[in-house]
Amino acid sequence: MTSRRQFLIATGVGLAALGTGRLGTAQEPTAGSGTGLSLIDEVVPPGQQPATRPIVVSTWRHGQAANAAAWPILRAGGRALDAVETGVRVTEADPQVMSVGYGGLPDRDGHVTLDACIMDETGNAGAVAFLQDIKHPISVARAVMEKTPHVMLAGEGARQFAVAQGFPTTDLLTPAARRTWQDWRRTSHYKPWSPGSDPARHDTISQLALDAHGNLAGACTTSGLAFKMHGRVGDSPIIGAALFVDNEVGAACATGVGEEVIKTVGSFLIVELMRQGRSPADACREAVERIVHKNPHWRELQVGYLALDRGGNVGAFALRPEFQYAVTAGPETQLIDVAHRTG
Ligand code: SD4
Repeated sequence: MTSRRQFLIATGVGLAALGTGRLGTAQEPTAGSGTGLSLIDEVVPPGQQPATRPIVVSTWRHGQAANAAAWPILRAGGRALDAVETGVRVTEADPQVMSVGYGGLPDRDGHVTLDACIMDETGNAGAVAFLQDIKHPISVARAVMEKTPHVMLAGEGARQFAVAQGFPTTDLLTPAARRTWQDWRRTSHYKPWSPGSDPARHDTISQLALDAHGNLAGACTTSGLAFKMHGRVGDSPIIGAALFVDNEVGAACATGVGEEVIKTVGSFLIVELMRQGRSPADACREAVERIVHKNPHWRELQVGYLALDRGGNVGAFALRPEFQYAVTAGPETQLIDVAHRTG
């Protein structure tokens, strides 16, 4: 629709190896990112036929392992919802990822509290917020969606529901996370994000998938901002903020400082912009601009958006450098450096 639409094509092994020509960021990947990608304009009419070649995208470097778990389900003709649940469970279980699930950094009082949500192709959604002691909040979120009349359960009620559903309880605070928290307590200096800060502290996994039937789904799961106030809930369990899926249009997800994402209803905004004809990359850029417009301190924050439309086109944009996403549409997965706001 618009000349600002941009589309990445393979110039070398890049996307040809991926089996797709559908990646986009709002500007070219940073020089030296080694993606072998270049940009051309592309038009993606809203209401287009859904793609039938599956694709899965995830936030951050650890999205590669999540995609690797999701991909076999998609390749076999499985449901996008199953793919994203399976994918992000890998990250939830990985103690090396100190921003999601087991091994996640605790709040300021030393409690690991988890937020997650999931959304399917019919617009159904489930979420858990401020959940403790359960390793796989994404599966609890799915159980909320499928087994209750509600969308979100929080805190002790969510925990009781999980236990009643047969989820085992686990101490989620690993020795490494405890040590990092104890180090932090020496100063107790709290800043949600600052340029150059340890990326492990702000690496929520959000994953979006399109299956061979043309259906979309998404999942988002996190331990939230490290050393947050006890009881703080971020964007990650909030439908429309960290995740939104509309099978008629596309899906979007977020990572970063959740307060900014909640206040601008980022993922819903991106899907609505795509409905109006904006490309995924352009829509993500516009959602970032909303934050810049509203918050004069935006340079001290990070937010990254990732979107996938029903045609299988992917785009992303971030407030600050260092945001990456993983994309899998064939046997190989690529890690893409995402363009960011300058100035
Ligand atoms: C939050 N959005 O709790 C999450 C944190 C995050 O990458 O995404 N980090 O605000």
